[in-house]
Amino acid sequence: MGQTITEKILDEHLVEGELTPGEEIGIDIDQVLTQDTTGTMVWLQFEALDLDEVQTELAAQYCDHQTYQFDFKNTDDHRFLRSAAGTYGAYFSRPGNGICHQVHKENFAAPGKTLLGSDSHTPTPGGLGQLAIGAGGLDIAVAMGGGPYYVEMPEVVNVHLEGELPEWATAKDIALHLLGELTVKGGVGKIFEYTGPGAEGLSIPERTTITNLGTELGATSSIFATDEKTKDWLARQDREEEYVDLQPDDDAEYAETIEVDLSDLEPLVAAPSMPDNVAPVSEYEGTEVEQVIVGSCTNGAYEDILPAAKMLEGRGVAKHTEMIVAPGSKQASEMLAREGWTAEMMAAGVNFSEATCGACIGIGHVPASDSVSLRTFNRNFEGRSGIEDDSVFLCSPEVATAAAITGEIVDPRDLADDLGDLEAPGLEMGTKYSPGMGRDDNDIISPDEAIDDGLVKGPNIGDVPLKDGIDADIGGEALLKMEDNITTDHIIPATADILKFRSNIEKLSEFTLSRVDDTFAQRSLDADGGVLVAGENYGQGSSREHAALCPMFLGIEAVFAQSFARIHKANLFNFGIVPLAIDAETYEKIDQGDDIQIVDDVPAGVRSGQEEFTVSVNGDWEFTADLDASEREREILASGGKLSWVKQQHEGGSDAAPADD
Ligand code: MIC
Ligand code: SF4
Repeated sequence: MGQTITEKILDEHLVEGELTPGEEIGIDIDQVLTQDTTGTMVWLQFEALDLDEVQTELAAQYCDHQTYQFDFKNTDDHRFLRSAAGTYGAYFSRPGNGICHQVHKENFAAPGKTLLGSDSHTPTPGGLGQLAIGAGGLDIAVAMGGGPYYVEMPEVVNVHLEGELPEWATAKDIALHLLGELTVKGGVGKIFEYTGPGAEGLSIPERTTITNLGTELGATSSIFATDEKTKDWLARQDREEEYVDLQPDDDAEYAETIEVDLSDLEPLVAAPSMPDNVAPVSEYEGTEVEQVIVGSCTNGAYEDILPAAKMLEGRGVAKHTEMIVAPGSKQASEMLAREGWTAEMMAAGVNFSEATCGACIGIGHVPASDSVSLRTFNRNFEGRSGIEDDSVFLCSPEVATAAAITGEIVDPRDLADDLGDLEAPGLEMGTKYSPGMGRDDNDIISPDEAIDDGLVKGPNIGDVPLKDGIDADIGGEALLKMEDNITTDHIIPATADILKFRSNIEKLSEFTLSRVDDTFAQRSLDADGGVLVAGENYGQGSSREHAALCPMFLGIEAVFAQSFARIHKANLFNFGIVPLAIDAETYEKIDQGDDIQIVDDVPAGVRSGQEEFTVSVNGDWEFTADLDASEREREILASGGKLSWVKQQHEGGSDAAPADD
């Protein structure tokens, strides 16, 4: 039987298991990436595992999320990360050099290779034929130490694109269309492979916008075949020798095929406050807009910002609106600046941000109260922009710029009709990327150039908490009952005031679930722990393992949810919290405050492969909760988490320990 692109890459990297959907597989990782807000934990865990050198072909540490450094704690984190990269052998991308996904794509992403990253948008270079997966920091640390990465073999879905995008519709609209159709949990347990003439017609920046947004579908990854466009793009980055031809076999079998005719698409928005709340722009036409931001890891390439610049040429930003451009990388900024577009946009009233995540997670450019912000980003979860009850719409650079010009949401096709001289900018590739500008990249420090002088820790950098095994009696008060689609932004918000504590779990845990109930952390401490109850897709969104680490620190022993998001479920195992699935009826019956006790001996059940656990509520009634876990996940859980498990394996001299022992 023929193979899909995904199967071909996985086959070459398989170290354990079989490529049967739903079965756990272990794969060899070629490249890893980490960033500043998850990276501190990655390296602290690398240290705690007594590893002394990066074992993957390449590891890259980016400083991209909190680059304004307005607290010494952030700057200390960056210094620590620089020292860790130097000590252990990773590339270090300086603060301000750009967002990990964009900079990795420019410098290192390679077709056919596997990439694991401690950020949920790691799948971005799938647009270049790389199989890239997001994971929790501890999984990254173990993979960097040479251990395999374990994941449930996903179903491979063929997204077959026909036709061509009409004027004013963009790659962002392809991704938004899929989100509208499939929802934020439509991709869980799946990899999307984009095929067909419509896919072939898309440029690399367009493809990577789509693979980036695959994360919002909950997908494990997204990937495109490689072709002349891939080769040409790599050549522009002076890396043409890394090109590999990757195609699905003619008789490849997909679990499902989704057909999209690109010529049917139109400009779309995702309305507040979920990326799948998708509608045609026209539905919101006339909504006053106070802020517009173009950029981020989704639409931060030169080719994404150029349309905004062209639309603004000779025009201005509306008087009651602010427009900010936040390029995805310094390369994109530099290209815009060298061609005069930066000056053009500045003259139109645009403010420029450094190449950072920043506003995407409420660090700078927080919207005004009771106002609408239109952003070309990938997430609009409530409160993520830095203000509660925010009103953030997601859209393409074209839709965003049209709103900046008029001060209200407008279908760019209508604006073009009104203005008469506004042409659809379309897509124009950059001619000269910075490696071609004949200089060394001074913003990326290679392991050879780095100072290997040991780890430098500031006073805010704490230890990694460890847990020894799980208790026989698991249970306690249902401290919080939550609805569907609770994001990791709800569990551990990322805004500026909180982000500075990412390397200090004791302090960070004070903010746990504060966006749902700000008494939660204190109540957990007072109750000496307990359990959580949630609806579908619990823990969607970011890869941040802090969303499991902090509840563990507060004594949470189990989460009962109707379903879990992939990365978060893995993080719960990694930190010794039991993720148990319940049905809708049970969910309805449980009340916050109930006393919930697992009747069975949990460690024994976990170890013996027990799938159903009996749970008593207030001693009055019982329900059954399911533990869906591989043998390895069960061992990890019973050991109290992955760190303890790897250490035990290490001491016992088992093969499961990272490879550099
Ligand atoms: C996000 O987009 O939510 C983040 C911030 O990039 C996170 C990583 C983090 O929380 O540090 C992600 O996507 O994994
Ligand atoms: Fe950064 Fe936002 Fe992309 Fe996350 S989604 S990596 S915060 S730009």
